[in-house]
Parts: sequence; C-alpha cells; structure tokens
Amino acid sequence: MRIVVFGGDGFCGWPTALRLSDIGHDVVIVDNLSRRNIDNELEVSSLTPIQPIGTRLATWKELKVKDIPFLNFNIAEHYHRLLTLLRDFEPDAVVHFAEQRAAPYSMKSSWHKRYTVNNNLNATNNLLAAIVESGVDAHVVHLGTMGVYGYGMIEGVPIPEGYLKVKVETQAGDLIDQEILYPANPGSIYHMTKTQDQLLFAYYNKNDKVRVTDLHQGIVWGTQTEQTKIHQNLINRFDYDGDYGTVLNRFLMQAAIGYPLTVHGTGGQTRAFIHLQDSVRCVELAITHPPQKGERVRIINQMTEAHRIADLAQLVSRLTGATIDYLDNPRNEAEINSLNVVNSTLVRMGLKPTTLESGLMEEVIGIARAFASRADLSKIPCRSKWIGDAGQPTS
Ligand code: NAD
Ligand code: USQ
Repeated sequence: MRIVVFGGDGFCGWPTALRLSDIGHDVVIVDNLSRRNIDNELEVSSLTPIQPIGTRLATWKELKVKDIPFLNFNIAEHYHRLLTLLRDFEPDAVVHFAEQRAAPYSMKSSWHKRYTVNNNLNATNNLLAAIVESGVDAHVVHLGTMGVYGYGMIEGVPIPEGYLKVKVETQAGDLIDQEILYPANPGSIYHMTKTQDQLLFAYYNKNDKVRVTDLHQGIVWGTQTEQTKIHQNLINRFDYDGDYGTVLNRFLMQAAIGYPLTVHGTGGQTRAFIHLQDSVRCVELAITHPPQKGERVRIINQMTEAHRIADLAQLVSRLTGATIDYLDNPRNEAEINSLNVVNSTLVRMGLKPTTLESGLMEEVIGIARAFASRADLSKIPCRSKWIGDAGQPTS
C-alpha cells in the first residue's frame, strides 16, 4: 500500500513509519518539525539522543535499502502542498499524528491554547478537505485520545468504542433506541481539540463518505520498538519534562535518577495505558482492516490496561526502591475516578498486549538509566497550571 504518515518525526509517528516501511509499504513522511521547535521553546531535550530526520532516514535507507521520502511542511497552513501530495502520490491510507499533543503545553497561556486549537483543528480539517478535493479514496487513520470520554464519567457504564446506546423519549412518550457519539467531556484544551476532530470526521464521513478509523488511544509508555532498536541513529524520543513527559515514562526516568516520583494529588486518577510497540501494531491493524465505503466512522479504543496513578507509583517504587512525593495537583481534574474500557476490537483483530509487568524494568535499565546523565532536573516539575491565582492559566 501507499501510505502517508503525517507527524512521522514524532514519538508515535517515527516508529510507525519505520514499521510500515519494514513490512513492505511505500511510506512518505510529512512533518513540519514543530515538536523539535517546541523543545527549543521549552529549553528541553529528549532523554534519548534523537538524530535529525535526515540522519534517521539515511540510516534506514542504508540498513534496509528502503527510501522514505520526507516533506517538511505545516498541514494546518500549507493546504496546496497537501493537496498536491495527495494527487501525486494517491495514497491508499494516511495516518494522522500531526497535532500538538500535550495537555499541559496547551494550558500554559492563552497563546498556547490558541496555537493548539488552530494547529490541531486546521490540520484535521485541511486533511479531510484535501482528500475530498483530490478525489483519492484514502482511508484516514487518526490518533485520537481516551480523554474525549472524560475517563468514565458515567459511573458503572464501561466506556464503549465511541458510540453509546441510549433510549430517547419521543413526544408520544415512547422510548426509542439510538446510538450517539459518546458525550464529549475534555479535560484540557488539547483534549478538547480531539473532541472537535470527532465532529469533523463524522461530518466528512456523512457528507463525502470519507473512510475514517479514529483510534482513541490511552497514554503511551516505552521508547523503543523492533525497528528503532536496530541502530542508535534510529532511537526514538523520550520526553520527561513537565509539559511533554507522560506519567509512566516520567516515573521510570525519575526512578532511574533517584528523583522522588511526582504523583499529582492523591494519585486516585485512573488512566488507560498502552506500550509503544502495541500502539504501532494497532495502527498497522487499523490500516489492514479498513472500513467499507459508506460505513460510519470506526472508533477503536486503543489501550491495553487501566491503572491508578498511585498504584503505578507504588509498582515502580517496589521495583526500583524510588520514594514517592504526593504533590499539589497543577491540573483541574477529578481527584479519583474508576475506568472500565471496552477494547475488544483490537484484541479481535489479533493484538497481543505487552504488559506493564513484562516491560517496565527493561525500560528503566535500557533507556532511563542508560541516558540518565542527559537529564536536566530543573525541567521535571510540572509548572503549567490549569488555573492560576488570578483565575488564569499560568506557566
Ligand atoms: P509528537 O508531538 O511526538 O508527534 C507529533 C508530530 O506531528 C511531531 O513530529 C510534530 O512536529 C508534527 N506536527 C504537529 N503539527 C503539525 C502540523 N501542523 N503539520 C505537520 N506536522 C505537524 O506526539 P506523539 O506522542 O507522537 O502523538 C502523536 C498523536 O498521537 C497525537 O495526535 C496525539 O494526540 C496522539 N496520542 C498520543 C499519546 C501519547 O501518549 N504520546 C496518547 C494518545 C494519543
Ligand atoms: N500525572 C502525575 N504525575 C506526573 C504527570 C502526570 O500524577 O508527573 C497525572 C496527571 O495529573 C493525570 C495523569 O497522570 O492525571 C495522566 O497525565 P499524562 O501527562 O501522563 O497524560 P495526559 O495529559 O492525559 O496526556 C497523554 C498524552 C496525550 C494523550 C493522553 C491519553 O500526552 O497526547 O491524548 O495521554 S489519555 O490520558 O488517555 O487522555
């Protein structure tokens, strides 16, 4: 298949592009390198020494004799480059990772809120509009988030894969069955953009019959995949800073350098998780199981395990001897929640999950300890607050 990976220089996009190339697809990467520029803005670096995209791709070509063309442009702004690419390359599938993905970054200031909304919504809308205008029948595989559901806000109801069965009372007093998009309940501006993406997909799917799979992904942990391990120039990024570092990778890195684990509040928040290797495999499965023309947007919950943050901290502490700090929560989120998620589609398609127990120590030793000397401890605290003293977000 011909596949474009939008956001293919990022944490999830890079290993996905390599995997798709490795198994024989013709892959093109589009990325405007905004994530690398945000590292410059925040004065942080990946814990792992990631190479420039040119070095990454030259190494891949040398090792595998496979060319992955790279185009550097902003899909939220350069519509005509996007349209031309789709017309010339005629992809069978496009994988859409190209969004600003950090909730704390999206809450740092009004500028960061506006950037995240402009970037994410225009990226998604441009991609869908260009697919329609080009006439290519490319299957859109989008990386969404479990955060659109509000982490199980309806007590006692397992989170379905996107659509909720409801009974609606008619004027005559009869109850009729309906299936609706699960009510959106975002917890940050970033998560809000993903709930808006859902409406864009629903609309273009209804009006133009664009085929879409929206993968509602949990928090990704881990760093390396089968392909990124092959050579040091292919190493994937590892974010540990207070804006981009996600909770489990932060705990693993903190444990490796002897920094107390930073639990927000009591740690009663329950979240969904998936290992990076499984995330890559899920995208592959989504590509090889496309929806039919005219089928509604297919929504798949891309997660393998749910854990309470406090339990994760205790598990990491037990394995490594790390101490735990319970900090004032900088976010505005429920202190405690339970989470029960339906994830049967991916299991049915053949996903064999990597469990936390099996992969944690490999990550601590192989990555976090190996690159501990590159850590800048001043970048670990989360300084982005959802609500500041003046009722405004602060950074
Ligand atoms: P990332 O920031 O590492 O990668 C995103 C890539 O897209 C970056 O390389 C960036 O430069 C590029 N990009 C952003 N806007 C662009 C634009 N307008 N034009 C061209 N390129 C652009 O993020 P990630 O962790 O790889 O996440 C990828 C996707 O998966 C995101 O949409 C995110 O919401 C979703 N997701 C990530 C996680 C996670 O834990 N990392 C979990 C659930 C969902
Ligand atoms: N948390 C801590 N300590 C930390 C960091 C985070 O206790 O040092 C807590 C947070 O308060 C939150 C939870 O851990 O309750 C998760 O935070 P996170 O930063 O790991 O994840 P989140 O902000 O939700 O975002 C990440 C990705 C995002 C993706 C989302 C999936 O950055 O792109 O959409 O996970 S989900 O969480 O399922 O919505």
